Amino acid sequence: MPRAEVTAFVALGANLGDAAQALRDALKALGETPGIRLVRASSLYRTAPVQSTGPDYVNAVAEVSTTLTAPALLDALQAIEDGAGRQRPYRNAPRTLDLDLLLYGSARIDSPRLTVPHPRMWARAFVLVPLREIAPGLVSEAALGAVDGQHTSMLEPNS
Ligand code: A4P
Ligand code: MG
Repeated sequence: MPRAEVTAFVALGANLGDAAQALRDALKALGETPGIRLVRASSLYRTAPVQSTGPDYVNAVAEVSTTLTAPALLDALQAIEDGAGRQRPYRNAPRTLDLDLLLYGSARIDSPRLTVPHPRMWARAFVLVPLREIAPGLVSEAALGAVDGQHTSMLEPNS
């Protein structure tokens, strides 16, 4: 029997090289991955680094529908990161592409390689602003208010 589809949300971020193009390419790669259907993508946002250094980031959030398990979805996200030349010199280092799994259905996962919901998502405007754009029911006005001071501006509207 085929596995049921699960709705998941993926955060995309980059701040090295042509970050906007890296995100466009990653969205395309997501939609072309077997077992993943791209449902919608937010606009691209320019955001100031949070607990990180280097140039401004470009961030976005995508809703996908997937038949993959959560660990298999993480494998797919990491394969797309690797394909974009991602290196991991140290935690929160500037990066060509970062794909984080924010939500996987209503699952709560706490394994050594995967924590879902993403433990830092509610502290980050660069996640909450694009997430609210595509899933307004998930992010309240109060949640947005809590990350008010973090600079986030629209770079390229979703077409
Ligand atoms: N991992 C555990 N849970 C998850 C999950 N839900 N999604 C593990 C993805 N990965 C998860 O990730 C390290 C390990 O986390 C993975 O091997 C996986 O097994 P990583 O991507 O290699 O390293 P990282 O990106 O340095 O760590 P992490 O935890 O993704 O960093 P953060 O906390 O997400 O912060 N500022 C702006 N403006 N925009 C940004 O996008 N990003 C960061 C990264 C900091 N500041 C930023 C931005
Ligand atoms: Mg990451």
